Amino acid sequence: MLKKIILLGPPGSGKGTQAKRLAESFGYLHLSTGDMLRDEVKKGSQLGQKAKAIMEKGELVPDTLIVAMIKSRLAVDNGGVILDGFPRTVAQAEALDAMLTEAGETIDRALLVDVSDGEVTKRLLGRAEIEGRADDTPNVIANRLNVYKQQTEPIVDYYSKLSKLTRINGEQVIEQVFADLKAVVRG
Ligand code: B4P
Repeated sequence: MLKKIILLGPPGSGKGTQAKRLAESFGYLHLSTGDMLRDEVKKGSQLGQKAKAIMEKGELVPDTLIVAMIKSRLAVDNGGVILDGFPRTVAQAEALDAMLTEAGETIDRALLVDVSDGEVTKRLLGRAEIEGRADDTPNVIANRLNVYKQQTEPIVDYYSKLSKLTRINGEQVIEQVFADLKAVVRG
């Protein structure tokens, strides 16, 4: 069974949807930097106040803030963990490697949920109608896709070079994407 898992993919690819299910199914910890940041914004903490405007524009919150935030939650032990939305830059991936190496651990697999630009845009606009998230407007969605390509896609290469990358077809019904991901995590 694989234990240290990263879910990668563009905004709206279904990382959050699938990470929650995988964590429940395997009894793993689910760490979503997006959820953590939205919590900080809701609490009005210092971090939340800094993150709010950045998230509303669809930009990335600075690496130093993200790494400090995740470090305090990533209790590194032998248990399984699903990382959802982190890392999102090569600097974050390197910081994660350093944190795990210090604890004698390593990432087992990065799972890329592959979905086209057209499909993610359609999904996020659909979510906007249901949840009304401030960053699900057409302009911000376009910017988030752009930011993904510029800043996050390079980590696909990073894990591919380490032979740790598996691509999953994210344009299937939720149950089928889940089944494909579970099969990989089972090892
Ligand atoms: P996140 O919260 O990570 O949000 P996301 O990428 O938009 O969503 P996700 O891919 O999880 O999609 P979901 O399952 O909800 O990030 C938000 C913001 O926080 C970022 O833009 C950034 O500003 C900041 N941030 C977070 N982490 C950061 C980091 N590490 N560094 C810097 N900044 C960071 O699915 C979307 C929709 O599709 C849902 O409505 C769902 O129901 C639907 N869906 C899912 N799977 C489907 C399927 N198979 N078929 C049809 N619909 C599906």
